[in-house]
Amino acid sequence: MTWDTLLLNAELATFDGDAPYGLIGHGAIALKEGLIAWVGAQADLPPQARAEHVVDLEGALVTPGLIDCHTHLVFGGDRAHEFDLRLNGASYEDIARAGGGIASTVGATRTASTDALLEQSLPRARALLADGVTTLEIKSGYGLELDSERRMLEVARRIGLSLGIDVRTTFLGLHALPASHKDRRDAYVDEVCERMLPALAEQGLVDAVDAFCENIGFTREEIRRVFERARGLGLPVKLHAEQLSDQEGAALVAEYSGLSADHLEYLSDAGIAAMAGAGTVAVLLPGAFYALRETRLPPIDALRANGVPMAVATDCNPGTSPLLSLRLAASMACTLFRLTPEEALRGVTVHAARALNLADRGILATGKRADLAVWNVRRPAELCYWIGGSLLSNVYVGGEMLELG
Ligand code: DI6
Ligand code: FE
Repeated sequence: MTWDTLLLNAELATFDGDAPYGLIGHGAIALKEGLIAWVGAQADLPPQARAEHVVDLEGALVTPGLIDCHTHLVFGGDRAHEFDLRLNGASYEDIARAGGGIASTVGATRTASTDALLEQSLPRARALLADGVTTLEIKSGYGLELDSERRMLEVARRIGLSLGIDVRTTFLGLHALPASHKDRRDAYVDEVCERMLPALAEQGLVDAVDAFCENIGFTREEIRRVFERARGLGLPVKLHAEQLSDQEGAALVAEYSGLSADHLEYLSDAGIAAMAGAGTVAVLLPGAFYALRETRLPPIDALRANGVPMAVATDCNPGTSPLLSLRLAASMACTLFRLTPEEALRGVTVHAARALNLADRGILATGKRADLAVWNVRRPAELCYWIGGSLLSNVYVGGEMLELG
């Protein structure tokens, strides 16, 4: 047999199986035609094994390429001034009700040209890639009318093509009520369900459908309508749930066999039970918890006790989580939420893959996509332990090494 690439002398954190981190010391991993062709202890390599490229990693750590399963990184402008306002005592809800918050980013996104949006957003995706991210979810939700939502999703796809990573796009039409529909909520929900979602799905721009279930967002009844429409179109759903208050959103998304419920600081026991029953992933977003100086913790012990898989993501957005490192999100999940480093790293690999409905990645195993991150450290816990810095040595996406320009 001849492989394309064979990496030798690696510490492999496979996240496959029950061993801590799925660790294989002194391991080898072979790539062929975009997939992992062999993985195991180097001593067990078949004697007839050959490869076009053989690389000695000298004991470096290899993990699956990291997966950021929740971002809003395509947007115009920034909201640094709101950071000031919040530090002076204004709450996120106060700012939103005064016409700032999401509405201000909607203005800046609508007026930016498509090229300008790409130019502003690309460096953010590049920063995530520089920290090991090879699969990235990007949501719409700052356009709130068909053409601008479309441009956001197109820019998201262009980011993937331009960087050579896999971008998954989520339609978040029910993110905020646009000013044009003040006092006409139902008309906006109609527009989302009857016009925007079908048109964008038809164009192949929608991998999943999300909504913001909150006092300052949308009600369960409104969200149910868009979930019904998504179901009719065969699209999976997920939800921003219980971020600022308990709206019983987790139970709603679980009822639709949702991929994930995200945030969850105010999640109830009933919500946890519903998620456990439906196999819905809990996506933890410690960047938003940190930036909002939230004090209420998501119910980590209860999620763990009920076997709900926990993913960790950046929530990269201009308001509540201007966070450009998934590794830092994992570190915060340990320090702020008390995940173990192994849980946090499973949260940015195998469980994040599940949150995106991607069965072909997230672990190092034969037959999975050859998406790998090679690090300048030797032990997996170091990825959560070092705060900042650049620890990435190389990434492979679909078996090809990427330039980390
Ligand atoms: N929850 C969040 O944390 C982001 N969206 C959401 O529904 C915040 C988006 C923003 O403030 O721009
Ligand atoms: Fe979000």
